[in-house]
Amino acid sequence: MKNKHTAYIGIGSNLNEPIQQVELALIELQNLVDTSLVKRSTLYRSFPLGSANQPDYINAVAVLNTDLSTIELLNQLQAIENKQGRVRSGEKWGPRTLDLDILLYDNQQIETERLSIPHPGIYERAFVLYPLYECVPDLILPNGQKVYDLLKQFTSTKS
Ligand code: ROI
Repeated sequence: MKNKHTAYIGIGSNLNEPIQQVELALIELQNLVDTSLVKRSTLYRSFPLGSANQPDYINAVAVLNTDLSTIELLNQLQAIENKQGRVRSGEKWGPRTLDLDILLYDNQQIETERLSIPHPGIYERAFVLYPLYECVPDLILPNGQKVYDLLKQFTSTKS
């Protein structure tokens, strides 16, 4: 029997019909070898983080059950990005047709040249935390933080 892992994938696009880009990416994720799509969020429109001089993003999160290792999964995600016309311009926080990030992989914490898991943006990006919360409301990150608690930074209440 194979080793099944749970991977959370962040999906983002702000070029060339972003909604279709994200929906197509979800189909590609569904078709990945040795992998099943367990859950997907709805689509979220968000203001660009980074250069403000770019279109709004469409963001979503997918939950995968996979036999792929982190590196195998990363290679597969980059192949999907490339297939959907991703051009690596060198501009760090510029627009992109498709961005697929491994947000979480089981409860693992990984720091290598190619991979930082959990994804470093997970703690403070509304466009990641809201769709994550939609998929798994009681999700706890490897450092013990609850996604629900992290979401509170985006809301305020009158006292
Ligand atoms: N901004 C938003 N809103 N959504 C993204 O997915 C996204 N991805 C990026 C940068 C350029 C940091 N900004 C983003 O890579």
